[in-house]
Amino acid sequence: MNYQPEPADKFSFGLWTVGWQGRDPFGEATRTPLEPSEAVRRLSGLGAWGVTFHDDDLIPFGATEAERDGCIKRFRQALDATGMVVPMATTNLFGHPVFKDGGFTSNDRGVRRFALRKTMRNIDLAAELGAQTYVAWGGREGAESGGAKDVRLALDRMKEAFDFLADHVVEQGYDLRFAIEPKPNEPRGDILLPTVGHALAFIDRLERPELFGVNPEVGHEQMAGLNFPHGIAQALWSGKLFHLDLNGQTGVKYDQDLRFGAGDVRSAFWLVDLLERGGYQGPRHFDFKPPRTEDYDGVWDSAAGCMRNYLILRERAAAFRADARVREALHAAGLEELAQPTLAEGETPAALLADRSAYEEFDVDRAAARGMAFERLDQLAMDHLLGV
Ligand code: 3MF
Ligand code: MG
Ligand code: MG
Repeated sequence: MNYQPEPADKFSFGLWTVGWQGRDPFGEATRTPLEPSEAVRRLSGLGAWGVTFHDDDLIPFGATEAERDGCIKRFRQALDATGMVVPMATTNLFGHPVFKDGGFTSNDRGVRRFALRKTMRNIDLAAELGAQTYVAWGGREGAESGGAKDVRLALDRMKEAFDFLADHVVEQGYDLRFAIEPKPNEPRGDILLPTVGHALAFIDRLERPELFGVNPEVGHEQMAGLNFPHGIAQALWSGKLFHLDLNGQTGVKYDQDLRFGAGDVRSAFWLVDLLERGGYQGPRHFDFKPPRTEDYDGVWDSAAGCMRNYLILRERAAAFRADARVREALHAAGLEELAQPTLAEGETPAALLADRSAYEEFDVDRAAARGMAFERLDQLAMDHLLGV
């Protein structure tokens, strides 16, 4: 296998990923700016299929109409020349100081109205460029202290914003759905909708829940110590995995945004296994930061590494599933039995109560003594993951 990405693999990258100049809370930029059209050309050359953007990645905040048109034109030319698509777009409601207390949930009503207008404007551009997913990451929606934010009111305002934006999309007839991206903290001390579970519960309270799903990010869930494939499985189970952000993270610490496959490689293996078997058809989108130690050669190596690691893991997961020993281990571990409903079809509470084998005669000691054989199964996965 040469692990050469193809457009059919649906690999996409945010402009802000390869375009990150390496500015962090402790140091200045280590790289020069990257023209969006150049990013499109280079990513296409590496075998990527799509590119995504925040409004401000493409059009600098405060640009004039003429400057804006020029930015969009250059971007379109690069898309046309390479055949790259724009599957997703999003709004930057976190960079400018005006959003220091949030966009949709700022205590300042004027800022909230400005945030809605900024988002509507970029939704229109996203639809024009053919995007089908509009991501919303509320990085500044949160607080550092308890009295600063009435969270219940802030959730009212968040709902108000999303209901309004969904109306806009429907009125305009756009073929666009929203994907909410959870994150527990950073840049705010605590961010609203911190995990996939919080976001899924929030979506149920919206007026048009069918237009909303989630955009989970590997590192964001892992920053909260959570199992990412479990979150993805629940999103798939709920029909809400509209998009996702792939990257790497090593445990509960600051948001590392390592290239995909770096960080928790076992979790990455199970994630790819799940995505490939679970019916997810959407983009394999990378939201990572090439470390600031790298020059542009390192940036492209890092981007290529994201795709290469995905393809390696895809191959390893497929080999795991195809292995006869694995099938036998899965059987021994009771996986087929989990697929079987606990109750017989139409079985009523009275019928279960009448089934003496379920309780009175159930051999508790035997069931308690049974080994689940998970270790053998997991070691087979390790062998495949490690290429043994
Ligand atoms: C921050 C993020 C964000 C979002 C982006 C897209 C800047 O940790 O992950 O990247 O992914 O805003 O919605
Ligand atoms: Mg992130
Ligand atoms: Mg992200």
